[in-house]
Amino acid sequence: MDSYKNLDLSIFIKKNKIVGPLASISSKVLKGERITISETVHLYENADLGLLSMLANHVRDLKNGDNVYFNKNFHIEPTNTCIYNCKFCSYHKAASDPESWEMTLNQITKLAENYKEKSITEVHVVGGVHPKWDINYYGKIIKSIKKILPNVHVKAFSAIELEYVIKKANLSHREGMKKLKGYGLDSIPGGGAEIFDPEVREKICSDKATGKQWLEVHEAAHLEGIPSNATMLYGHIESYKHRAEHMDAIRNLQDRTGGFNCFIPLKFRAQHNKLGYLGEVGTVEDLKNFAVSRIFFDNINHIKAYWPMLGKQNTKLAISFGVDDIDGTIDDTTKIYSMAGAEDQKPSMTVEMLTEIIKSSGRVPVERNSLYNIIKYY
Ligand code: V47
Ligand code: SF4
Repeated sequence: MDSYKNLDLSIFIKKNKIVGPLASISSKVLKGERITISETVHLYENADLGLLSMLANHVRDLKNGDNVYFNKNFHIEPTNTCIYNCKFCSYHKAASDPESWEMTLNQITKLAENYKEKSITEVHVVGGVHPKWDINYYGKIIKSIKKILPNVHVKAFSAIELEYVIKKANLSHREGMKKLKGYGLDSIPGGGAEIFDPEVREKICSDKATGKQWLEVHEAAHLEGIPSNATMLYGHIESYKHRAEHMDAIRNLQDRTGGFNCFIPLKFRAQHNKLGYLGEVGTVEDLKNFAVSRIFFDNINHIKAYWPMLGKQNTKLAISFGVDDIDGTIDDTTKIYSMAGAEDQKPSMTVEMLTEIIKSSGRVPVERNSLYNIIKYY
């Protein structure tokens, strides 16, 4: 892996007879220049995995060296009741459904108590959009967690949940974000972005917040000093152009605010949802997508492969395609992906397992906090 990584890229390009647009795009990447939407589509359509891996590694080496980050985290999914009906979602239930759940503040407190002695640094809170909950209940969820785990970073609520409760409270996005920050919100996760293109959205998640609203919520958060993550749901009905345009909107917002910590491509998983007939894309497409996103984002430092979504084996491979973060210990606290057919039906990894995956791909495991400050090298 090391010698491959350190090969002189311009020699690689010459030796492999890479010519035409691929040669000029490669040379832009090597010079640290930004690639355009059409160049991104060209990479998706024409570059092979060897070239993509080389270019993505070049970018990741400059940004992160050999570090691959993980954290000690757990999730709270306060409800799977949702007023929306996204066609790719295997998780949501109507309030009347016997399989729906909603947690009381007492239950949330009890859950947090299980992690008092576990040196966890982050809790990720995300769920459905419950018709009866409002911004104050969201605030109380954050407060209940912080009361038990005062030093833990609370990364909570997708822009879809936030858009709903902020609008319900008749607040502007910035007022809503300020209010939640007052309750102790530290950052917001990247969920709900899917693909921003309105026509794709109309077909896969017509009733929830638009791409424009997703971007407005994140911009408001950044302006209030709340960092966030960005995601992209790929491998369903979208085209490469839709992916490139989606990433472009995120890159443009990042130019204005600098508030995104990482970009997370999420692979569509096909079990138990209305888009299941589409099936799933293969590993080559996953690796290609990680590499292209690493090459594309000159202004976002970290690319995350979320292992419960991708599976452990493919997460290991993704590290050679630009990925420098594999998320965390999770402790079997999320159902979103197991319900959609992911390999790990009870997602949980010890620090030893996470560091082994990273070491076996030739990189250096680094425990991070939610803002990518280094806690420990392994
Ligand atoms: O918005 C739902 C996705 C997201 C499926 O910020 C699906 O660190 C694939 O955003 N197949 C929620 N994807 C999860 C999320 C997330 C996950 C991990 C880390 C972070 C972070 C954020 O999950 C949804 C949607 O895009 N999703 N169903 C499915 N069948
Ligand atoms: Fe609701 Fe989120 Fe599922 Fe869409 S993806 S139905 S918003 S829980």
